[in-house]
Amino acid sequence: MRIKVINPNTTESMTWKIGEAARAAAAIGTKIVACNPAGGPVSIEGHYDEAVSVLGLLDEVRKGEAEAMDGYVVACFGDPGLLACREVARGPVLGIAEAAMHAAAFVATGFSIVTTLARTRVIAAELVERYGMTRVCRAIRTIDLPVLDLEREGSEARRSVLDECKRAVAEDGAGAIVLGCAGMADLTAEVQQAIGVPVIDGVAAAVKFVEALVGMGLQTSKVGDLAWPLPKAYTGALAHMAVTNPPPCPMPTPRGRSTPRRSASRSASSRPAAG
Ligand code: 5HY
Repeated sequence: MRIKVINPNTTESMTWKIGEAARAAAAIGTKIVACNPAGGPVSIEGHYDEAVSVLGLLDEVRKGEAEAMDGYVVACFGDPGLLACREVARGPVLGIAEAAMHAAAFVATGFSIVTTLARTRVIAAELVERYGMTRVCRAIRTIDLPVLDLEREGSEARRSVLDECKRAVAEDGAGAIVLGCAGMADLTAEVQQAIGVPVIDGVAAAVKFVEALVGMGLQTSKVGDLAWPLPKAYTGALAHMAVTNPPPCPMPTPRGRSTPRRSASRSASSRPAAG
């Protein structure tokens, strides 16, 4: 199985870190291709950064289709352009915020998010609502440091993340922590060790969920709003973004269900004898 993990910002040291976290989580036999677009913001810290980053992100997904990738991870906590990516992908596409929140909700009845700048809190709050997590998300906390401080040797960022996670457990009653930036992926084990509750890195969670979905033989639905974009011309510098001939996308047979279930007699024969 081949999973393309896309860092929508253009900071290669962060892409490398994201790739390492993805490979550490991936099952044997899963090949991780970590990349970032050639052009775009060096970090994503607001709506404008997100909007501009989506073009490069979509380009990487479309290249992934030509490279026959089985699935994708959008490795930015704002899950920028997630639905647009799903429109141009056959395989499953997961955002790290979506994946991390669902993983947290599987292991705790309440979690807190620790993210970077206060101005990105509203983006996380919208995702909490969109993913139906308002009842489970206890708080969205920020360390008020720029994203790229997580890349800078000697910066306060790592310490601030740890302290904020400790406060979240003490003050929010959070039973789990969601790390609110792909650039925090390498802090997961250290923070979990220090605070004693599950700490979820969305990169790892998204890789595992994509593996599970592909393993079940599931692909992105091509009926309705996630169907291929309608073929039309795009003009000017964006002419290359036009989706001209979407490939046919027959639904695969669900894995493990290739042969129609045999009659009850089989299940009767395989069911252990009562009493
Ligand atoms: C991220 N920005 O995961 C988000 C984090 C944030 O460049 N990678 C970024 O603060 O929104």
